[in-house]
Amino acid sequence: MKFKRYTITAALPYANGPKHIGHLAGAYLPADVYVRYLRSKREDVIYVCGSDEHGTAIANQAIKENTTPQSIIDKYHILMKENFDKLGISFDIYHRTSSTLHHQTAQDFFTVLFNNGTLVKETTEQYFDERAQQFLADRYIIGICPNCSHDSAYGDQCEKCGKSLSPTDLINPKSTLTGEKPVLKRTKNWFLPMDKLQPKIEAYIESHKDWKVNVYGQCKSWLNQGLQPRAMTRDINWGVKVPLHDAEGKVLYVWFDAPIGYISATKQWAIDNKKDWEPYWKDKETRLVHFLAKDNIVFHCITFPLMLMQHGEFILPDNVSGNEFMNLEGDKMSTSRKWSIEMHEYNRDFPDKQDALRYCLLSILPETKDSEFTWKDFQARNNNELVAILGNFVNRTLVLTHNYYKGVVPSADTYIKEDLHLLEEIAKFPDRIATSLDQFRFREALSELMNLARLGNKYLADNEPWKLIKTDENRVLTIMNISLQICANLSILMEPFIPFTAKKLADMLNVSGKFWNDATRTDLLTNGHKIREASLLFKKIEDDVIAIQLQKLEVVKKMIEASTPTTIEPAKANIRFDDFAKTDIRVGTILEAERVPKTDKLLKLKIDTGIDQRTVVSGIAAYYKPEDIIGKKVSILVNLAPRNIKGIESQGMILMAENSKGELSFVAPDKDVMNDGSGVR
Ligand code: B3M
Ligand code: ZN
Repeated sequence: MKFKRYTITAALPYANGPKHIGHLAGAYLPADVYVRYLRSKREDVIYVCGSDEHGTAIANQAIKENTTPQSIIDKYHILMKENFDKLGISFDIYHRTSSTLHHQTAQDFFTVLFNNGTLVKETTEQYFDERAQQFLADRYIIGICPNCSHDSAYGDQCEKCGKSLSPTDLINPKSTLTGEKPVLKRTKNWFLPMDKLQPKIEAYIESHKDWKVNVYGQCKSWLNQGLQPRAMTRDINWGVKVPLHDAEGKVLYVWFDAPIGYISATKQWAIDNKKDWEPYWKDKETRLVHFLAKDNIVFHCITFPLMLMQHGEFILPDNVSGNEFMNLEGDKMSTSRKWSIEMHEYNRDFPDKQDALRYCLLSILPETKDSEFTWKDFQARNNNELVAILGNFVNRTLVLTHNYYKGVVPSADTYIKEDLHLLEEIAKFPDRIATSLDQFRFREALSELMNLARLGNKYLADNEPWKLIKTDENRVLTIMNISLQICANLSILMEPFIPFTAKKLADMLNVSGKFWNDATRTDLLTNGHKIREASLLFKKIEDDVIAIQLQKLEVVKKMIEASTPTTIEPAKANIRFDDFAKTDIRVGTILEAERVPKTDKLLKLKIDTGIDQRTVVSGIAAYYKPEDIIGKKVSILVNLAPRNIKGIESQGMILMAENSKGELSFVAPDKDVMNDGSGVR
């Protein structure tokens, strides 16, 4: 089917941190290639994206960074926007879901589903953190995944196996706000009855057997398990307010409002460009395509289409290009573990090599299975492919043209059989690459592009114009003309993949305003056309540059190994100063120490607290020998009620620092404070 226009989306990244090159490869880069290709085909296309600024992911990050959700989204929205831009990701709009326009659009959407009876109000028991006085939705709660036993699955999804979850599915749930074990409490929410709607979505998925196997396969397995009703509202305060009078303190579920973000982004784009947004979402002749990574497939193939169907006015996604994950040097990429290459880090370290990254990522795109980025492979692809094949062919052609003809395109003399065959071959490339792109086979498309450069390289190597110039000048005219035409075609066909280089090459060739189908021609550069000065398209990446990157990862690896794999305990709930002031901690000196008989762990200590001398039993025997600690300064909680431990009355508690392996160390002043009764405050 031929479409009248295209609406292309890439998953709205959470504005809760920087995004890494795995994210880039998962959604933004392939979508960008597809969009640039469509533009080159002169299709009517918009590429919409923006920051996803709601949900507990944002609120959690604010807690981590000890700031407000608003300052988190402001910071990361700008960081992401800037770095996408530097990498040539050519969104028509990069919007944000915190905008008023988005809030209105999402509320209107909700209201339609409410009014037409789609959404069902239900009171259910939800986990509640009594200390934080807060319901624990989505990422406010972690626990063991019932599907894969991962020990820190979120309340909405397990990041390890990708299964979408409800908080009540988690084994041993824990609040991420306080670390507390939650209790169940009744609350009302509005549900999308996905169970009842299953037949509708089943018919839709069945009509899309053309989707990528990994996408279609995931959908089928969801449907086989049977869909469950899912709450579309949350009892939290960060998000789009539920537009109902009896929903005080509730917001829309982030996965309800986020995909509507594609629509609000389109609206904003239309306002900015004086266009009509509606055809892009309502005309059946528009092709809506979502690009995303595998953990977002279910929301784009099942939840969002259901929402769109129930709303009634919108077209449905015609295709969902879901990619698998890209690993880094043998391990899963992860921003929180620092095992990643963040976009802004790459841009900082390689300010003039954006196309090298695009090229490398596209050649290893995780289209059907997980793939792996390694720095050595990155270097090899740059040096052995971009420099040695594409760059070399173009450079030889342009330099020879300058040397032999002062930069003027020579007219071909006579084509021999080999030339005619080559010209025929060249003309096939645009369609060949297009066929791969139309099926979202980006790796294949890119390798076809390189085949064109290889063809050119081979043509030069076989014909050796640098030798022939001495014996057969006429023949060289033809060889150079054909080689130049190949360069011109390459500059058009490479644009979706490596746009910065395409621009550079077009500038050197002194051509502009050419489109995809022009590359079927083999006479783009007319006789007598003057090209500009030649410079290298790509530069080699040296070993020491790669070594620096590998070293950085080595450091991270050591850090990861040193810390236990378990998650760090989140901060406890705030207390008032009065609460803290109740504790009486003094600096004391150990006067005597001995093992408590028949125990491994305990030492009996006599401490001079400055107030008095007292006995304390402490579980430090595994870390300190009695004879080594006489005279040591310690901090001691003196107003802890006495406890009987192994028949000894312990009058206080020694404060110890404990690392993630459970090893203990005294918490003591770093200056030799006298134990004159002075306290710790
Ligand atoms: N923000 C999840 C993610 O970044 C989510 C995507 C929304 S797309 C509408 O993986
Ligand atoms: Zn899991």
